[in-house]
Amino acid sequence: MIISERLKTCLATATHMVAFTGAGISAESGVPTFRGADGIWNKMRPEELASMDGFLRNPDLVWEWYAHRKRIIAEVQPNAGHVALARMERCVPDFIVITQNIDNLHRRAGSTKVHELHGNIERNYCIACGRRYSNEEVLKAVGVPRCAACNGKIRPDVVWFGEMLPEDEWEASVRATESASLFFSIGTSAVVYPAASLPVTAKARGAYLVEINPEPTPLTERADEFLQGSAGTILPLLYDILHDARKVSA
Ligand code: BV8
Ligand code: ZN
Repeated sequence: MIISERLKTCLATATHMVAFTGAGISAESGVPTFRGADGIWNKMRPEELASMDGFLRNPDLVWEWYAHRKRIIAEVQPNAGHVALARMERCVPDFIVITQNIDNLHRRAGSTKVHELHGNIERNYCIACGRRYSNEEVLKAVGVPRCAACNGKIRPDVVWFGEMLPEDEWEASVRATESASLFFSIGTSAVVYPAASLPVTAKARGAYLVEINPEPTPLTERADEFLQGSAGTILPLLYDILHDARKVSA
């Protein structure tokens, strides 16, 4: 893997960094991606499963899909890619993770500055009264879990297609993106908006844009550097360069 001198310098000196991640960083943990070879969307249309219309039209099917994903995510562990990012946070003054993932693996790996743009599958709430529920409570139900207070349908606390992103998470992510001097786009097909606009904004504001992915994406031609390969292999390499360079100067 060739790492450019420019990237080595950024790793050694940048004070503001962002790691923008998608499903690909969790693939090596065993969480299926959406659009890859075994992607979820190959079998079902996203709008049917990840939208309020879909949920209201077929709540049992949508809930069964989320219960299935909840059970997978409850069994998986963060991988070397997540751990490398958590370690980078401890070496860099301002290191922010902005994730589209709902699997909570960045926090479980030790990252503390994490913005979840699309929610978190470990949280649920009643669509009628907003009361919150844990996975433990909702996974006991057969079919669509109902609210203990008002009997309303309970849904996962994730952002569905056509829904706004959580405002505070989005605002904080834009601020971090605008002040980043090094911006990584990791394991994302970069097709879901407004999240996919962040790497473009970073580059427009002068950040050095580095993409990490086994295959090219619509972002690749705009990136300053494309590191082709898996996050679990490349991120630990980048951490070693960053850590060694800063250990010397520290
Ligand atoms: C909104 C949560 C409007 C639920 C998700 C037409 C044009 C442009 C935009 C639109 C359009 N029509 C509609 C829109 C808007 C829409 C959108 O962008 N649609 C796209 C698909 C066309 N966006 C929305 O609806 C958003 N809301 O816009 O609101 C609005 C505006 C004003 C007022 C009110 C409303 C909401 C989007 C959020 C949807 N929720 N998920 C759930 O997860 O169940 S999206 C879903 O896709 C996931 O969150 C996922 O994170 C996201 C992006 O996917 P990726 O993470 O990139 O994953 P993917 O599988 O695609 O790619 C994986 C990559 O990893 C691949 O490149 C692969 O090569 C790579 N990889 C594989 N292995 C590895 C690896 N990389 C590294 N290492 C490895 N080992
Ligand atoms: Zn309720």
